Amino acid sequence: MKQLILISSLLLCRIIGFSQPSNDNCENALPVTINVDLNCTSLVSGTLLGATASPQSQASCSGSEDDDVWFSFVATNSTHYIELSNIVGNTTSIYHSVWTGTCPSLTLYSNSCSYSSSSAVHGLTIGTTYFIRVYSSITGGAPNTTFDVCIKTPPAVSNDECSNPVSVAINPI
Ligand SMILES: [Ca+2]
Ligand SMILES: [Ca+2]
Repeated sequence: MKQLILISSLLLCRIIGFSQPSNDNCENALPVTINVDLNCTSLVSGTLLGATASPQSQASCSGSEDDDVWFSFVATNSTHYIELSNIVGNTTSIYHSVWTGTCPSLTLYSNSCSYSSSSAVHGLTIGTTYFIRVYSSITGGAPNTTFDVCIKTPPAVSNDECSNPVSVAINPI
């Protein structure tokens, strides 16, 4: 009986206190379904509780990437907006960045270090998988922060290419 209690206690400790998020490393990044518009109809919840440093550089952006977790998305547009919302926990200062490549050999996507809860990513290749790295700005501190990740798509512009110009009427003088 004592053994059973001990084993149960250890198991509970592991579940409550020491388990890492499933997406602690980019290999198990949580896929995020992209919203076709500017609404966050689809979103994925994340947590930093128990997150540990990943093999990727911890000096790629400002803040301390010592407690990062990973999400992924397949671009459906050349521009997407990333939004972190419902940020709750002992620190609400969380940063994010976008990465490309194949885990664990990822490269930081240019100009993607974001120090606010939302960012715009331009020049994406449709059909390519990108990774979002989310972490707290603080070093250590065992953040227990939870948040939602939403990826949005700006509306299409009909005259994006010169082959579809918008006619402009000329006013008579
Ligand atoms: Ca990690
Ligand atoms: Ca941190």
